[in-house]
Amino acid sequence: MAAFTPRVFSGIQPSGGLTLGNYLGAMKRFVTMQDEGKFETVYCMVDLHAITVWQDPAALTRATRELCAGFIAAGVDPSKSILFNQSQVAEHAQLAWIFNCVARMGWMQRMTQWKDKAGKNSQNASLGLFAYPALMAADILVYHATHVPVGEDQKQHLELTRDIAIKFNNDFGVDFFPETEPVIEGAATRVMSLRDGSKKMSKSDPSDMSRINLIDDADTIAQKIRKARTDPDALPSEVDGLDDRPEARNLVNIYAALAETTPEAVLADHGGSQFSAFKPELADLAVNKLAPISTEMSRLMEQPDGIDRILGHGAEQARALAAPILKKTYEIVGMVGA
Ligand code: AQP
Repeated sequence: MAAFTPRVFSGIQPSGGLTLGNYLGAMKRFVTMQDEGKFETVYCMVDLHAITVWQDPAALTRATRELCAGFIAAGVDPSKSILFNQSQVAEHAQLAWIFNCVARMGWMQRMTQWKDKAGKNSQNASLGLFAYPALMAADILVYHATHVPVGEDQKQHLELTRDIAIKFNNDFGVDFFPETEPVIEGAATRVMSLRDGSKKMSKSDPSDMSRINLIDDADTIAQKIRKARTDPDALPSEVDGLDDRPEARNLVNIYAALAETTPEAVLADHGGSQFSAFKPELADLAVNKLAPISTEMSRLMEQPDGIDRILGHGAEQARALAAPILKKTYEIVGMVGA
């Protein structure tokens, strides 16, 4: 197996405002991996992914800038990490086409995100939504990324990325693309909706009460947590007691992730508490952790030119890494002029 530079790639779609799920499941780890200094870190606003479902153009522009502000406010430092939006680095789409020709229809049809998002009306879904995982594989492999921090929901797409890398290497008899490792760690790798403990918290859920947005103010956060669906029982003292209590488990996991501790430790402190006592403590913790991020996001959003400059510089840095890898891919495939 070839030796690859330890390099992290991950992305978030500008398909709405950032949620607590995106923050705890992905962004918090982006910052840790950047600060550990063991990896080169490349982070992307995946706008090409966002348009696989309809996006109003003005809303997409705003959401991309707001997402960039969110990255920076959460601690991603453009002088340490490469930060850019996907559409500005054409190599992503170019490699995705090659991968469209490597991946098999059956692989794509098995993807649960495709089944969930296309639903019963799959004939009317965009071709881009179906091909989404091949573009995601290209996002990762165009940097030869070795590690990808993501939430639990992206595990299947990461497995497909490895399948594409392995098939490409086998088909062409090379050892060119790495078998990228997912990094899915922490107490909140799958933050659930505040209204339904069986559904993940999502930017595009029609109910705003189902999620905490990073730009929510303190009163809104407290109100959403107060109204979060729960059961009538007190919190258990052991995690086993959360079995079959998805809403209770979700709030305990959120508390643990925000407090940077474990669900076991949260229950050691709060076991026996009623939700009427636990929810205000969770709300205070959430406000304390999220208010500085939301304040900084608002400040950065007052200077959209500054955000655009950061994205422009990041795209240049990203292109410098991606272009030679794409060129070599074209050579391997046999394209004249590569
Ligand atoms: N609820 C979640 N819990 C933990 N991690 C989550 N992530 C998303 N939701 C949760 C992680 O955030 C990263 C970026 O996700 P994305 O924006 O690319 O797409 P998504 O997973 O489809 O997120 P959303 O919020 O549900 O977006 P929409 O509604 O547009 O589809 C990923 O690492 C993801 O795992």
